[in-house]
Amino acid sequence: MITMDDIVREGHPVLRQVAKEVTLPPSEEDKATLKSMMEFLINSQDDEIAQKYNLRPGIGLAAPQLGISKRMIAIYLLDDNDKWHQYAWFNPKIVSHSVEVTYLETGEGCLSVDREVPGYVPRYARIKVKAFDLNNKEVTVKLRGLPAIAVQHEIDHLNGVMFYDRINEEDPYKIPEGVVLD
Ligand code: SB7
Ligand code: NI
Repeated sequence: MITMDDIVREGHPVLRQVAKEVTLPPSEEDKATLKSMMEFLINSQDDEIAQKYNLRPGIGLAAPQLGISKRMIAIYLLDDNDKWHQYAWFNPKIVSHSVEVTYLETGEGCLSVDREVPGYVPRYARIKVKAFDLNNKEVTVKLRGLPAIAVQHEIDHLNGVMFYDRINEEDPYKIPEGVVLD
């Protein structure tokens, strides 16, 4: 199983690389990696397991965070409407997005960043994503709110971008241009 020891931290060059597309259909190895990423997220949100293995809770994970420079992400989170969003995706791509921008009032954190970085991270308020799932089926999903923010955070990892790159340097808590709070 994946633990915090497997997660690379800022400073590791893989976090700044543009990850490679996964060749489809995915190999058994790539599928196993993506499944173990999802298992990590589920474990990290289980109080007992998280305590036992010292896991920081996570709602998303990208393969580069394991030192694997391939376009794979996992998302596991409960939204404001108590709906679970569980996605294990190869080659995710934002095919369209809102003009409107949003941000988390609590800012963002990252399992690869062992410090708090204050400030608002501007994100598209709504996105439409295309990806391939574990069955090599193409899926198209429209998201808003936390799931949309989490997917953008993970796709950023595939492009070598860290959440703090998007924080306004002069004024971290300046409300970004184009914000609609919902
Ligand atoms: C806050 C946290 C995350 C996404 C968006 C807002 C995910 C944190 C875990 N990760 O480091 C995943 O890359
Ligand atoms: Ni992260």
